[in-house]
Amino acid sequence: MSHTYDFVVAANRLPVDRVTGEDGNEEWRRSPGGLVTAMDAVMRGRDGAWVGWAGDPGEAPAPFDDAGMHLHPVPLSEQEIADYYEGHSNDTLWPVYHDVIITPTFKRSWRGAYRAVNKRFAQACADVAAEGATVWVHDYQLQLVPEMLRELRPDLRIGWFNHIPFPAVELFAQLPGREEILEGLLGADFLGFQRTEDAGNFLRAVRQYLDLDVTGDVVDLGDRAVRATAVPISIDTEGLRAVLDTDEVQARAREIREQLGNPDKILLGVDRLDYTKGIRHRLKAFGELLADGQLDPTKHKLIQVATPSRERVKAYMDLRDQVELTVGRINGDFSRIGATALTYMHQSFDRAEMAAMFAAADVMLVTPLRDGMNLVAKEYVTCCPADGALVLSEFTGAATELGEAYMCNPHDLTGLKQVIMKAITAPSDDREQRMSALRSTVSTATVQEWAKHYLAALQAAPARPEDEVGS
Ligand code: ADQ
Repeated sequence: MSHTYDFVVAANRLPVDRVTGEDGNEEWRRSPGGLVTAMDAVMRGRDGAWVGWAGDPGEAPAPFDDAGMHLHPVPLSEQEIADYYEGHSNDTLWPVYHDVIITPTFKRSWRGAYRAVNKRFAQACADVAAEGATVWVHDYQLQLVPEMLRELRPDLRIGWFNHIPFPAVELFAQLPGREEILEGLLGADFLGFQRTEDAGNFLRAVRQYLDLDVTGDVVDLGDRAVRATAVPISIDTEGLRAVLDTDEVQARAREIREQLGNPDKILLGVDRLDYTKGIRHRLKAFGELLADGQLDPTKHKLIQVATPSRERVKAYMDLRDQVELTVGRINGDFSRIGATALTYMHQSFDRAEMAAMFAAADVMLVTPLRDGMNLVAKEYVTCCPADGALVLSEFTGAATELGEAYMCNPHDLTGLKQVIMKAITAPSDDREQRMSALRSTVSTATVQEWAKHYLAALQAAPARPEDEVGS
């Protein structure tokens, strides 16, 4: 029998990308995300495996060891990428879970593919997990895995974490197959959410559609119980600070200011190009502030980084067109030769360049219409000047913890403009006081603490009756 593992992570993607090295050979490079860093801390000293898609269609590469863990690729065909990933995950579940900002697409064939891929993930977890192992399943792409896995392997301790919001029952109600999703999740022992409100929405849906008893945050299934509660994710504060504190990044931050002509204020937006992030609302507010004369294009510069994302999904293509049209209009109206009002970049950057941008920015604009957490807000707090100002949407998970930010409702354009002006014009001691409070929150609640806290809650989740009898 092949080797099995005591700790297994299952996520849509493996934590590595296949790249072509300088010598022309293909190699695996660790992806930079926070989840990978968090798992580093928990994988250390454990016998750990990661189950996920390797990123290319067709046959999966053979399992291999890399980045200090066993990597177990799950194959996805071209059709499954279209139906399970781009379709059901990103064009049905994503909009429903983000307040139906755009109209979700419901397709029966997508649901079939979602079920089939979830089954494959469950089987892969069952194959690599040792007797009594802990399996941590991630996110909305894999909501059926907990139940499917429990059926295959009742001996496992199973957790699931939702990186995105869980919608209000009135919106969740629209989802064809809503009972199947709830039952899928209840296969876990413990369910983690970004906010107490998200866990509450899930528990209300369980009560309403499965007619189960819920006491506090525990669902009673008769033969066992499932706990659903908030465990807010964070960032690798220390790792990011180490990048920030290099001479190169400090020099680069100064260079960015110079390249923009040493303006009075640099405003910054950093998001995946996603309709949930409120990029259009933010640009409209900036454009109006320039038109009103409240901002001066020679003194106030906006950098907007929009990371390419889900480029084969129609809603994302449309958003890109709208954003780029607005950027063009603003620059057409307000730029001068050698002085662009708005610098727009549809590109990915390494962590050093991101840290330098955060360090150069006086005001960070985080204005999503809905966001599970928003790590960019926490990254800015970690890297910004001592009197940096964070404008933060109430509709982010981060708003729960980062109450000292300049809070905004991005749907209220007049209000959003006022909050941006408040952040720009506030006395420096007001900005410093707020930022120092924000920093102390972000420096203690790190992604490593999040993972530890999650796993402790998973182990402590209500035991199965036979465990109690046996012990
Ligand atoms: P995302 O929607 O991707 O994550 P976010 O939390 O902001 O949103 O994380 C994005 C990450 O990508 C940040 O670490 C950011 O620095 C990085 N990034 C963004 N643009 C980049 C660029 N151009 N180049 C390089 N890096 C870039 C989902 C949920 C969130 C939740 C996270 C974690 O939607 O709500 O906070 O998962 O749970």
